Amino acid sequence: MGVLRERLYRTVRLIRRFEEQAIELVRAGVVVGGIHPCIGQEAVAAGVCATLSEDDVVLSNHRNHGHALAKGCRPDRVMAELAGRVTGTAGGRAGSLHVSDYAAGLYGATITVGHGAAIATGVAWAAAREGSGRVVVSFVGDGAMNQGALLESLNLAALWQVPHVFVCENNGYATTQAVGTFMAGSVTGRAAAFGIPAETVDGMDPEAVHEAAARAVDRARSGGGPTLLELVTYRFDAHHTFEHRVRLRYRAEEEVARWRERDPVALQGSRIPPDVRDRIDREVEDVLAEAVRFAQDSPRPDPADALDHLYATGMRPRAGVVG
Ligand SMILES: Cc1ncc(C[n+]2csc(CCOP(=O)(O)OP(=O)(O)O)c2C)c(N)n1
Repeated sequence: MGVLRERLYRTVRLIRRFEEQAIELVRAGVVVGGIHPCIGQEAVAAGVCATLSEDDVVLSNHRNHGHALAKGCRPDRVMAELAGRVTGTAGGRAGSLHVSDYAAGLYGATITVGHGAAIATGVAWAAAREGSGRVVVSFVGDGAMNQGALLESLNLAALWQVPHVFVCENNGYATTQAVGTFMAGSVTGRAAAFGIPAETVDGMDPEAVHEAAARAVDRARSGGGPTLLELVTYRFDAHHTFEHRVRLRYRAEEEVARWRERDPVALQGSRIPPDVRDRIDREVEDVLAEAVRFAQDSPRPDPADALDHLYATGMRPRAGVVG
């Protein structure tokens, strides 16, 4: 337990500090286009991904940095990707919204909400056919639970009994809309309609997340089919860093303050000895200082290569069609 406790703390702390640094780089103009921070939701990525092996696959969404780091992507390469540098996980072409790293089992971040789950069902179908024992996890928000592709994906995953764990990070909001204003029924009710087992779990507690995810992953790996986990969580920060400029007011300050009292980084930190926590904090700071340096010092891609990797198997648009 001690090792897991420390590992979960290291991951939530890494995600928190990574995003704080990334926000600084947005302010400094190094990361262009802004980011969707997952600050407050770190327990979800850390708890779920700690149950996965390197071979398992994750599909993410617009709030993907935590998933990427927890799945084992190198922090320096993810930071370089955000900064649009050639050393990034996708050579600087993808930016924050599409972080992917096949070697680490992150098969992409799809920003059309809900679509990552559809891709995940396909990957899980392939895994089942190959008998690889691979488990696939898709992370979606509560807003995505209303997307047609998500419902189709639940249907097919249940029909085919594929090893797909659906993780819904229910942070109570889709951009500025509260969940009660756009969702009929419930998150777990959607799973029940397709005969998929579902659980609602405290998504602010890395260990509670880990326990529930371990059950779901074991079921998937042993041929028991899909599970849906509703992890109740909260984002402390803005939907997107544009909000830092426009100061949208759709949440009461008291509400944000109440959730901040349940900070997953502080909670997990309280479970390990202070000297161990301090050591991990120092290690994380070193990793991040290096990541920021790496990102800033790396070159930008050559615009002449812009179309490379855009088309499959070397296909190119006909001359005159593009550019
Ligand atoms: C199909 C689709 N509709 C709308 C959008 C615009 N959009 C981007 S993020 C977002 C909020 C999604 O909310 P949720 O799924 O709950 O995730 P959260 O942002 O809360 O993590 C929306 C509506 C989109 N990307 N895709």
